[in-house]
Amino acid sequence: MKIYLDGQFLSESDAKISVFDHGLLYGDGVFEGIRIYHGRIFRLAAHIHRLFESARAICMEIPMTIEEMEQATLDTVAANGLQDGYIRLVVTRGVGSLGLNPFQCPKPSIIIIAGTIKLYPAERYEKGLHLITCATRRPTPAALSPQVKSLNYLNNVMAKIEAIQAGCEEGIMLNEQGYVAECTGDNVFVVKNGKVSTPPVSAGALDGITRQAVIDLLAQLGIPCREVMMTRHELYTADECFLTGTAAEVIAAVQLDRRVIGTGTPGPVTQQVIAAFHELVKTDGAQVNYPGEA
Ligand code: PXG
Repeated sequence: MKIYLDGQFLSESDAKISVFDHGLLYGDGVFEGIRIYHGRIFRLAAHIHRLFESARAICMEIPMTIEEMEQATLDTVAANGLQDGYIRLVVTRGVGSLGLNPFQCPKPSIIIIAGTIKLYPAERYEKGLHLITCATRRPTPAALSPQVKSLNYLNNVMAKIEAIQAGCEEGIMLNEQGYVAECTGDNVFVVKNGKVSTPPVSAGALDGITRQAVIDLLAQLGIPCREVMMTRHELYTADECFLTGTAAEVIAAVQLDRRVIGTGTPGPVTQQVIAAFHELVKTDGAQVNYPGEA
């Protein structure tokens, strides 16, 4: 594997960062997870845009333009000859002192890893996930905006631990008011009487790129979709429930807190969305130019 680190391609064992990097010391930095399908990087521009917005929000200037970042991402995928896979883009605050002050870190480090990811077992894509409601709440936006994809994912990790220890693969996270926000690394949708709904980003959800792709697909399919505040009641009484995320893609959820959602199997609308998503990723995405290709 060739890893991009600050303008160079390095082997896995050579790609290292300092123990004084504030990305490590404080979780001070931002990231993106992006998928490659059939030699195309899905929604590359949207991911890079979100990365730069996350950086802006934490007062970090990425030492590269948006165009250069897109090109470096395409080059990393090409250098690894990956037709299908997962890209992790990381920008750390960089090396500094042992104090919190980010302004004493002269230069952020840029890391691009092109590999693979498997979030849930294959069987779950056929049968659907079992969820719990996590006691760990999403932080209030007044503490940290959920739109910042920061290197500090401990809130999500704590919720993931709860889900796994309860024997589930994923968990629903509520906001401080008790409204459904999202899952630990996915957005959530419900289907009721042929209509789809999802919590607004103002409920504390990340403005997910897969979420937006699914909202657009639903519009094309003529299936109504609204963004509404919801509690667990809407999930317990839904006909169907599914999750979206770059790593997760689109996946049904068939139980919440050991209660069966709908029929307990992936429903027709969910299956339609999954099929439409798999079609979309075949053509939608920035084409990678692999070495040796014209
Ligand atoms: N919510 C949160 C909190 C996320 O971190 C999503 C929703 C889905 O957004 P996209 O834009 O990907 O559709 C994410 C993205 C993992 C993992 O291993 C998840 C993400 C990133 C990296 C790893 O579960 N999440």
